Amino acid sequence: MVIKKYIVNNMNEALTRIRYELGKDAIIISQRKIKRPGLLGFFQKKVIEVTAAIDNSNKEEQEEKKPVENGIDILKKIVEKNREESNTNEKLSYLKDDNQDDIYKELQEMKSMMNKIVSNSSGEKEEKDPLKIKLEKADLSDSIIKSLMNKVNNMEDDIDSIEKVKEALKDEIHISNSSTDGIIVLVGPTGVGKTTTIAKLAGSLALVQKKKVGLITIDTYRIGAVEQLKTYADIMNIPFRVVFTQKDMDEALESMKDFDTILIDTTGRSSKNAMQISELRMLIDKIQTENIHLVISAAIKNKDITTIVEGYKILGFNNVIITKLDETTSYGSILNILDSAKKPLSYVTIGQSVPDDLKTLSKEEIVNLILGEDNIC
Ligand SMILES: Nc1nc2c(ncn2[C@@H]2O[C@H](COP(=O)(O)OP(=O)(O)OP(=O)(O)O)[C@@H](O)[C@H]2O)c(=O)[nH]1
Ligand SMILES: [Mg+2]
Repeated sequence: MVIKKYIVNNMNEALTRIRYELGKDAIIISQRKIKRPGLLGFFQKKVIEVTAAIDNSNKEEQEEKKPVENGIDILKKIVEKNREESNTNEKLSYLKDDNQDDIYKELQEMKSMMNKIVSNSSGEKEEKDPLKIKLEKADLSDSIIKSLMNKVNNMEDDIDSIEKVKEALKDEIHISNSSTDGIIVLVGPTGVGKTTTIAKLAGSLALVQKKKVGLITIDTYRIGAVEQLKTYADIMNIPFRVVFTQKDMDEALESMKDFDTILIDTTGRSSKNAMQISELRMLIDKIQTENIHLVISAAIKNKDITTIVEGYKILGFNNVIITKLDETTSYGSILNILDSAKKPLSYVTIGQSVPDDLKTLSKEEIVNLILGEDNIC
């Protein structure tokens, strides 16, 4: 740190010299009106003594230090230097000088800034509850963390805190017990994995459990969406129908009425587009089923969950499928989604392989994932 004094006639001259000699990052520490030094100066007009400083300490050292420490160090040095050079009364008098308002203001701002830095840095040092840190690491939403911590704090003291949080988490997780018999409809935003999940379900039911399965796709919206599911249907040798209108739907359902399971795929709609969702509603409204699953990706941002859940509510989904668990390393989104949807979890998917990457999870497994005691891969 370099601290330099300038005797100048006006502030313009001071700023020009400071910038030239110390550079643009230099700061003005003080200024005061004085008589020019020396005997002659006593008879002349007052001049200004400006003290400026630049922190040019070793760059590497600066990088190693936290910005907060740098700020505090600079402040300390400035205070020490000022203490050496002039007494407090003198400083107050120059600060109150009419011409010095700006400088005074600047110093006040600097002081309040430094206070903020100091109070922040002491805040950081406050010890955080390790349990809370664990929950934050899982990317659980703030409101869920708050409610979990409240529950934990109100529990009997004779159990371990990690066991308490496990209990509290389990209370929040609901697993679906929906059957795979009858009609199953998948709805949800574009690209979340609806068609792949339908193929996984079809594969597991038809090929592994040897059930009689039919596939229907509602494609009022996207050309080409049909091909993907048709390919799976062909490979698995499963009857497949495309539905555009209510009449098509009635016919398709009639043709599959003695099947164990009918899986209905829908094309992704933006949850913000109420029109597109209403169109879909007309086609699935008349289907008698308790098995409408909202499909959401685990990689979703917290703030988008509500928009999607609200957007799809009119379709009356009663289960949630969470996909792409293999694409995330923190599993708090499972609980964030379930909490927002207020519906139980039926399946999760953990990769692109059909049908292997479709799973059901128990409450314990989800808790272990959220707390980082287990992972998907
Ligand atoms: N990593 C990973 N990828 C997945 C998973 N499920 C689906 N995908 C991939 O996600 C992409 C989109 O999957 P689709 O099944 O076409 O998604 P969709 O919801 O039917 O999309 P739309 O029909 O456009 O609404 C594909 O590349 C899938 O292979 C999963 O569990 N993990
Ligand atoms: Mg699809």
